[in-house]
Amino acid sequence: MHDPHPTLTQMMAKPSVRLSHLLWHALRETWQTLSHIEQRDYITRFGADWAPKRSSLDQSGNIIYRNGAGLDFFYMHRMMLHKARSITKQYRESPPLEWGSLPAHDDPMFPASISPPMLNEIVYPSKSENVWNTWVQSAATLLSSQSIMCTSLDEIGTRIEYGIHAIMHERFGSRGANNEKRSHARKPPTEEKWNDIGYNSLFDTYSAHVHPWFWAIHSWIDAQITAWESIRNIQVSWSDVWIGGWSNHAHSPGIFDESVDTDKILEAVAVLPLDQCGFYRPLLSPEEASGIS
Ligand SMILES: [Cu+2]
Repeated sequence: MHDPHPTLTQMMAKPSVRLSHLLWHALRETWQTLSHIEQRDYITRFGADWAPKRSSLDQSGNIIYRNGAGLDFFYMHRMMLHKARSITKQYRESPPLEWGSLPAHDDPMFPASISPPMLNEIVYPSKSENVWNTWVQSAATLLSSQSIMCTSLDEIGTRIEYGIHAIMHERFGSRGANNEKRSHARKPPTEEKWNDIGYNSLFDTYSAHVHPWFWAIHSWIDAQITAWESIRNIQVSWSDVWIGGWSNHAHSPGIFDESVDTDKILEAVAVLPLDQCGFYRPLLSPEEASGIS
Protein backbone atom coordinates (compact mmCIF):
# COMPACT_ATOMS: atom_id res chain seq x y z
CA MET A 1 0.00 0.00 0.00
CA HIS A 2 1.24 3.47 -0.85
CA ASP A 3 2.01 5.45 2.29
CA PRO A 4 0.80 9.05 1.93
CA HIS A 5 2.82 10.30 4.90
CA PRO A 6 5.99 8.31 5.62
CA THR A 7 7.32 10.68 8.27
CA LEU A 8 4.12 10.50 10.28
CA THR A 9 4.08 6.73 9.93
CA GLN A 10 7.66 6.48 11.09
CA MET A 11 6.88 8.55 14.17
CA MET A 12 3.82 6.45 14.96
CA ALA A 13 5.89 3.26 14.77
CA LYS A 14 8.18 4.32 17.61
CA PRO A 15 7.91 2.19 20.73
CA SER A 16 7.15 5.22 22.91
CA VAL A 17 4.07 6.08 20.84
CA ARG A 18 2.98 2.45 20.44
CA LEU A 19 3.28 1.77 24.16
CA SER A 20 1.54 4.99 25.18
CA HIS A 21 -1.42 4.24 22.90
CA LEU A 22 -1.68 0.66 24.13
CA LEU A 23 -1.36 1.71 27.77
CA TRP A 24 -4.03 4.41 27.44
CA HIS A 25 -6.53 1.92 26.02
CA ALA A 26 -5.61 -0.94 28.35
CA LEU A 27 -5.67 1.11 31.55
CA ARG A 28 -9.26 2.24 31.25
CA GLU A 29 -10.30 -1.36 30.58
CA THR A 30 -8.29 -3.14 33.27
CA TRP A 31 -7.90 -0.64 36.11
CA GLN A 32 -10.90 -1.89 38.06
CA THR A 33 -9.60 -5.44 38.03
CA LEU A 34 -6.66 -4.28 40.19
CA SER A 35 -7.09 -4.27 43.95
CA HIS A 36 -6.83 -0.97 45.82
CA ILE A 37 -3.38 -1.94 47.00
CA GLU A 38 -2.29 -2.75 43.43
CA GLN A 39 -3.71 0.56 42.21
CA ARG A 40 -1.85 2.44 44.94
CA ASP A 41 1.42 0.67 44.17
CA TYR A 42 0.95 1.33 40.47
CA ILE A 43 0.50 5.08 41.08
CA THR A 44 3.55 5.15 43.35
CA ARG A 45 5.65 3.48 40.64
CA PHE A 46 4.38 5.16 37.50
CA GLY A 47 2.82 8.43 38.65
CA ALA A 48 -0.71 9.73 38.69
CA ASP A 49 -0.71 10.79 35.03
CA TRP A 50 -0.68 7.19 33.94
CA ALA A 51 -3.54 6.23 36.24
CA PRO A 52 -6.91 6.57 34.55
CA LYS A 53 -9.19 9.26 35.90
CA ARG A 54 -12.07 6.91 35.13
CA SER A 55 -12.56 3.47 33.68
CA SER A 56 -14.47 2.46 30.57
CA LEU A 57 -15.07 -1.11 31.83
CA ASP A 58 -15.88 -2.34 35.30
CA GLN A 59 -14.26 -5.17 37.24
CA SER A 60 -16.26 -7.78 35.32
CA GLY A 61 -15.57 -6.23 31.93
CA ASN A 62 -18.99 -4.58 31.59
CA ILE A 63 -19.21 -1.20 29.91
CA ILE A 64 -19.58 1.79 32.21
CA TYR A 65 -21.82 4.52 30.80
CA ARG A 66 -22.03 8.23 31.58
CA ASN A 67 -18.93 8.52 33.78
CA GLY A 68 -16.94 10.61 31.30
CA ALA A 69 -15.02 7.73 29.67
CA GLY A 70 -16.82 8.38 26.38
CA LEU A 71 -15.53 11.96 26.41
CA ASP A 72 -12.01 10.70 27.16
CA PHE A 73 -12.29 8.45 24.11
CA PHE A 74 -13.33 11.35 21.86
CA TYR A 75 -10.81 13.79 23.25
CA MET A 76 -7.70 11.62 23.33
CA HIS A 77 -8.18 10.65 19.68
CA ARG A 78 -8.97 14.24 18.74
CA MET A 79 -5.60 15.21 20.17
CA MET A 80 -3.91 12.42 18.22
CA LEU A 81 -5.57 13.65 15.04
CA HIS A 82 -4.59 17.28 15.63
CA LYS A 83 -1.02 16.30 16.20
CA ALA A 84 -0.95 14.00 13.18
CA ARG A 85 -2.29 16.83 11.00
CA SER A 86 0.32 19.23 12.27
CA ILE A 87 3.11 16.70 11.66
CA THR A 88 2.09 16.13 8.04
CA LYS A 89 1.87 19.88 7.55
CA GLN A 90 5.29 20.42 9.06
CA TYR A 91 6.87 17.78 6.80
CA ARG A 92 4.81 18.74 3.75
CA GLU A 93 3.25 15.32 3.46
CA SER A 94 -0.30 14.44 2.44
CA PRO A 95 -2.66 15.08 5.34
CA PRO A 96 -4.06 12.11 7.25
CA LEU A 97 -6.89 10.37 5.38
CA GLU A 98 -10.41 11.48 6.21
CA TRP A 99 -13.78 9.80 5.82
CA GLY A 100 -16.74 12.16 5.50
CA SER A 101 -19.03 9.14 5.78
CA LEU A 102 -18.62 5.45 6.47
CA PRO A 103 -17.45 3.56 3.37
CA ALA A 104 -20.17 1.66 1.51
CA HIS A 105 -19.86 -2.14 1.59
CA ASP A 106 -18.70 -2.15 -2.04
CA ASP A 107 -16.38 0.86 -1.87
CA PRO A 108 -13.43 -0.23 -4.05
CA MET A 109 -11.04 2.08 -2.19
CA PHE A 110 -11.83 0.73 1.26
CA PRO A 111 -12.77 -2.94 1.07
CA ALA A 112 -12.91 -5.22 4.10
CA SER A 113 -9.54 -6.77 4.60
CA ILE A 114 -9.80 -10.53 4.09
CA SER A 115 -6.24 -11.56 3.58
CA PRO A 116 -4.90 -13.93 4.76
CA PRO A 117 -8.06 -16.06 4.40
CA MET A 118 -8.26 -16.94 8.10
CA LEU A 119 -9.48 -13.40 8.60
CA ASN A 120 -12.91 -14.37 7.41
CA GLU A 121 -16.52 -13.52 8.14
CA ILE A 122 -16.83 -16.30 10.67
CA VAL A 123 -14.08 -14.91 12.85
CA TYR A 124 -14.95 -11.26 12.09
CA PRO A 125 -18.59 -10.98 11.03
CA SER A 126 -18.20 -7.28 10.17
CA LYS A 127 -16.17 -8.29 7.13
CA SER A 128 -19.43 -9.44 5.55
CA GLU A 129 -21.55 -7.07 3.52
CA ASN A 130 -24.76 -7.63 5.51
CA VAL A 131 -23.24 -7.25 8.95
CA TRP A 132 -21.39 -4.10 7.90
CA ASN A 133 -24.59 -2.61 6.49
CA THR A 134 -26.36 -3.36 9.78
CA TRP A 135 -23.61 -1.52 11.63
CA VAL A 136 -23.76 1.46 9.30
CA GLN A 137 -27.49 1.61 10.01
CA SER A 138 -26.91 1.29 13.75
CA ALA A 139 -24.49 4.24 13.65
CA ALA A 140 -26.99 6.30 11.65
CA THR A 141 -29.65 5.67 14.32
CA LEU A 142 -27.29 6.59 17.17
CA LEU A 143 -26.24 9.75 15.34
CA SER A 144 -29.67 10.87 14.14
CA SER A 145 -30.79 14.32 15.31
CA GLN A 146 -33.52 12.69 17.35
CA SER A 147 -31.02 10.49 19.21
CA ILE A 148 -28.47 13.28 19.64
CA MET A 149 -31.10 15.51 21.24
CA CYS A 150 -31.59 13.01 24.04
CA THR A 151 -28.14 11.38 24.36
CA SER A 152 -25.09 12.95 25.99
CA LEU A 153 -21.89 13.15 23.96
CA ASP A 154 -20.26 11.03 26.66
CA GLU A 155 -22.72 8.20 26.13
CA ILE A 156 -22.42 8.49 22.35
CA GLY A 157 -18.64 8.21 22.71
CA THR A 158 -18.99 4.97 24.65
CA ARG A 159 -21.50 3.49 22.20
CA ILE A 160 -19.20 4.41 19.30
CA GLU A 161 -16.08 3.08 21.04
CA TYR A 162 -17.46 -0.37 21.75
CA GLY A 163 -19.67 -0.43 18.67
CA ILE A 164 -18.88 0.96 15.23
CA HIS A 165 -15.33 2.01 16.19
CA ALA A 166 -14.28 -1.50 17.23
CA ILE A 167 -16.15 -2.85 14.21
CA MET A 168 -14.16 -0.63 11.85
CA HIS A 169 -10.90 -1.79 13.38
CA GLU A 170 -12.01 -5.35 12.70
CA ARG A 171 -13.53 -4.87 9.25
CA PHE A 172 -10.50 -3.05 7.88
CA GLY A 173 -8.02 -4.86 10.09
CA SER A 174 -5.54 -7.39 8.86
CA ARG A 175 -2.14 -8.56 9.84
CA GLY A 176 0.38 -5.83 9.54
CA ALA A 177 2.14 -5.17 6.27
CA ASN A 178 4.88 -7.47 7.58
CA ASN A 179 2.27 -10.25 7.92
CA GLU A 180 2.87 -10.73 11.62
CA LYS A 181 0.05 -11.44 14.05
CA ARG A 182 0.45 -10.61 17.70
CA SER A 183 -1.62 -12.96 19.79
CA HIS A 184 -3.86 -11.83 22.62
CA ALA A 185 -0.87 -11.97 24.89
CA ARG A 186 -0.92 -11.03 28.54
CA LYS A 187 2.53 -9.53 28.22
CA PRO A 188 3.57 -6.40 26.33
CA PRO A 189 5.31 -6.86 22.99
CA THR A 190 9.05 -6.63 23.47
CA GLU A 191 10.39 -8.36 20.37
CA GLU A 192 11.84 -6.04 17.75
CA LYS A 193 9.47 -7.25 15.02
CA TRP A 194 6.51 -5.56 16.75
CA ASN A 195 8.26 -2.21 16.36
CA ASP A 196 8.89 -2.69 12.67
CA ILE A 197 7.13 -0.07 10.56
CA GLY A 198 5.37 -2.94 8.79
CA TYR A 199 3.59 -3.96 11.97
CA ASN A 200 0.55 -1.75 11.44
CA SER A 201 -2.37 -4.08 12.15
CA LEU A 202 -5.64 -2.25 12.80
CA PHE A 203 -6.65 -4.97 15.29
CA ASP A 204 -4.07 -4.00 17.84
CA THR A 205 -3.79 -0.81 19.92
CA TYR A 206 -0.01 -1.29 19.70
CA SER A 207 -0.05 -0.82 15.94
CA ALA A 208 -3.35 0.56 14.62
CA HIS A 209 -2.20 4.19 14.60
CA VAL A 210 0.69 3.23 12.30
CA HIS A 211 -1.85 2.30 9.60
CA PRO A 212 -2.95 5.20 7.35
CA TRP A 213 -6.64 4.22 7.64
CA PHE A 214 -6.51 4.78 11.41
CA TRP A 215 -6.82 8.50 10.67
CA ALA A 216 -9.79 7.91 8.39
CA ILE A 217 -11.60 5.95 11.09
CA HIS A 218 -10.88 8.58 13.72
CA SER A 219 -11.62 11.57 11.50
CA TRP A 220 -15.11 10.15 10.99
CA ILE A 221 -15.48 9.64 14.75
CA ASP A 222 -14.18 13.14 15.44
CA ALA A 223 -16.69 14.67 13.04
CA GLN A 224 -19.46 13.25 15.24
CA ILE A 225 -18.41 15.62 18.03
CA THR A 226 -18.94 18.57 15.71
CA ALA A 227 -22.25 17.14 14.51
CA TRP A 228 -23.43 16.72 18.10
CA GLU A 229 -22.42 20.29 18.93
CA SER A 230 -24.17 21.76 15.94
CA ILE A 231 -27.42 19.83 16.48
CA ARG A 232 -27.46 20.75 20.19
CA ASN A 233 -26.15 24.22 19.45
CA ILE A 234 -23.70 24.03 22.34
CA GLN A 235 -19.96 23.56 22.69
CA VAL A 236 -18.52 20.68 24.61
CA SER A 237 -16.32 21.59 27.53
CA TRP A 238 -13.26 19.39 27.70
CA SER A 239 -12.30 20.04 31.28
CA ASP A 240 -11.02 17.06 33.22
CA VAL A 241 -10.59 14.70 30.26
CA TRP A 242 -7.88 12.06 30.53
CA ILE A 243 -5.13 11.58 27.95
CA GLY A 244 -2.72 9.65 30.15
CA GLY A 245 0.98 10.42 30.55
CA TRP A 246 0.88 12.44 27.35
CA SER A 247 -0.70 15.23 29.42
CA ASN A 248 2.51 16.30 31.15
CA HIS A 249 2.49 19.63 29.40
CA ALA A 250 -0.47 21.44 30.82
CA HIS A 251 -0.99 23.95 28.02
CA SER A 252 -0.30 21.92 24.92
CA PRO A 253 -0.93 18.23 25.41
CA GLY A 254 2.27 16.32 24.73
CA ILE A 255 0.69 13.77 22.45
CA PHE A 256 3.35 11.52 20.95
CA ASP A 257 5.85 13.12 23.30
CA GLU A 258 9.07 11.25 22.86
CA SER A 259 10.40 12.25 26.24
CA VAL A 260 8.06 9.76 27.87
CA ASP A 261 10.08 7.09 29.62
CA THR A 262 9.62 4.09 27.35
CA ASP A 263 11.02 1.57 29.83
CA LYS A 264 8.69 2.83 32.51
CA ILE A 265 5.64 2.54 30.25
CA LEU A 266 6.71 -0.94 29.29
CA GLU A 267 6.85 -1.84 32.98
CA ALA A 268 3.45 -0.25 33.55
CA VAL A 269 1.93 -2.28 30.70
CA ALA A 270 3.48 -5.43 32.17
CA VAL A 271 1.66 -4.86 35.46
CA LEU A 272 -1.77 -4.93 33.79
CA PRO A 273 -3.76 -8.11 33.16
CA LEU A 274 -3.80 -7.37 29.44
CA ASP A 275 -5.35 -10.37 27.75
CA GLN A 276 -7.81 -9.03 25.14
CA CYS A 277 -7.41 -5.47 26.33
CA GLY A 278 -4.64 -4.53 23.94
CA PHE A 279 -6.98 -5.33 21.05
CA TYR A 280 -10.08 -3.66 19.68
CA ARG A 281 -13.23 -5.73 19.99
CA PRO A 282 -16.90 -4.82 19.83
CA LEU A 283 -18.70 -5.32 23.14
CA LEU A 284 -22.09 -4.17 21.89
CA SER A 285 -24.56 -5.57 19.39
CA PRO A 286 -25.69 -3.22 16.62
CA GLU A 287 -29.00 -2.75 18.48
CA GLU A 288 -27.26 -1.89 21.76
CA ALA A 289 -24.80 0.43 20.03
CA SER A 290 -27.62 2.32 18.33
CA GLY A 291 -28.91 3.27 21.78
CA ILE A 292 -32.46 2.13 21.15
CA SER A 293 -32.48 -1.22 22.89
CU1 LIG B 1 -6.89 4.63 20.23
